Amino acid sequence: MTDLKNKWVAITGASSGFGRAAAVAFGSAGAHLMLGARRMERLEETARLALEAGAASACPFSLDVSSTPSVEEFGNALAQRTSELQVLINNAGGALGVDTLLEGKDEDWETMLQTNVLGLLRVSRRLIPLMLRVEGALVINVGSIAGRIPYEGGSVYCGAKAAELQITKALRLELCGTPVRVTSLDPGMAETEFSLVRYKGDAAKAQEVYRGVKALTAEDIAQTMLWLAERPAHVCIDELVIKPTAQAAPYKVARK
Ligand code: NDP
Ligand code: 8X3
Repeated sequence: MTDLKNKWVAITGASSGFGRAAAVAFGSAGAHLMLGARRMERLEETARLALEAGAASACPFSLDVSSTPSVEEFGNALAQRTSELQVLINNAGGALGVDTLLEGKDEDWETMLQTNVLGLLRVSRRLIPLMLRVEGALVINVGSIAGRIPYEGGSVYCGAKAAELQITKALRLELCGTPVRVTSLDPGMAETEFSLVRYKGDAAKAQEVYRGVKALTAEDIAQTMLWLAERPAHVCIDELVIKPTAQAAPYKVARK
């Protein structure tokens, strides 16, 4: 088992959902946390919750993964604190809208590709050099079942998460021979702010997504991330798909 006590863990998108729950989970394992997102008040609340859970330290740092200078500042701030990063969780991202391709808006497309794809690339390029000599280091890239099975109204989000999966597979090949493990963690339906963001603040539409179904929780995903990171250093879970029992595919959901 890989012990995370006093090891450094960087989490993007730590102001809500999976990222916040991951901060609490890795905090409970006694890790030092570098937390990034744009909403600083929310990020500070995450840091407080993680410290309460037992984190060795928690640094909330303003991060916009769609900006290279912002990612560089985040990486520099982490490098000032440690030269050894144990876990990187590339989690920042999400979907915007459910437009068909013919209805699609440039700004939605650009945001989805900037966060889910280019953001993951920028953060990985800056932070993975801090992991190359760390026994049992792990990069967790958060993908989605949407990257494996496309659905109408999801062309760009599905495409972005498909890119995440292929980037993760290429990275796994490129890092073979180093101690760094690489995982694509691909969840199905989980109840977070994901749908509220996708429906641009329309709470009724967001709630409808989860109607009559026991969706995954952010804590389910965070515990899975912790399990991945705690495996022995010689064990790499390349891909992990996790769905609610009631969801067999994006559109195959058994609702009560
Ligand atoms: P949330 O909306 O709750 O969290 C998204 C996080 O991403 C927020 O902390 C947000 O922070 C951050 N974020 C968004 N844009 C940026 C940016 N430009 N720079 C930095 N941070 C950013 O959703 P989830 O927790 O559900 O989503 C986390 C990841 O999981 C996403 O990649 C999503 O695609 C993926 N996913 C979600 C599923 C679900 O059903 N919930 C299923 C499968 C995958 P802020 O706005 O403060 O910057
Ligand atoms: C989120 C899961 O199926 O709503 O990535 O696209 S889905």
